[in-house]
Amino acid sequence: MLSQNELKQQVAKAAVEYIQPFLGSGVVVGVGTGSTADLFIDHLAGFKDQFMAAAASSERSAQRLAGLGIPVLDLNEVQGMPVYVDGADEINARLQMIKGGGGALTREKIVASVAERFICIADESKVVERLGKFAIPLEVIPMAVNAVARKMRTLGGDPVLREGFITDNGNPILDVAGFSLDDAAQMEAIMNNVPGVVTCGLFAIAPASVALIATQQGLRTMK
Ligand code: ABF
Repeated sequence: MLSQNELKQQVAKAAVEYIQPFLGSGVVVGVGTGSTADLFIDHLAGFKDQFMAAAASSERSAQRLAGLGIPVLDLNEVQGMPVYVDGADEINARLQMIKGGGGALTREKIVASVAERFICIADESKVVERLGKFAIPLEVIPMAVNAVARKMRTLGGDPVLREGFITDNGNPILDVAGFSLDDAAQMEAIMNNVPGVVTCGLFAIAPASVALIATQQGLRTMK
């Protein structure tokens, strides 16, 4: 039986193979955040002569990329990217995700929005029938924490302030548990509309384009 880390290794390697046809001399690769994304970065470094640079969704990933000799561009310098590769905390059959367990959700959503394709990489423990068992992270403007928390309670959620954590953008995170989502896109729209919410960790309105899932039986591709 493969460990979770071995499964993550497997899918990280598969992701580098998957994006190879999209690489080229002027290409910028969008790179996500998290332990699976870290392993992807490590494998990507072996192919750094095949693309121009990366755009990263966190300071952490930017540092790892730069440390491996991959140039990192500010997103304002990037016109577009063929692929964005990132992990997820949960993903359903429609390729809708909950992300932000690592706290990088805002930059993840921004970088993903500039890419033509979102390639989700995960081990099979992340695949769910319904999103919501994993608490939905909300990046919130500091003065709005209590107002947003009250609003989440009226929606039936159970918000908890993530202790001792501030995002790369200088904001706190509320983790909202208690939902089992039939319509994740609708909930994302509702959460996006609450004043003070910077970003909601539901990636349902714009789901992944493809998911590469490492399982004990081998690699599974979900489209
Ligand atoms: C990021 O890293 C997230 O949005 C998610 O929170 C996390 C995935 O976790 P890991 O790859 O560490 O299992 O992609």
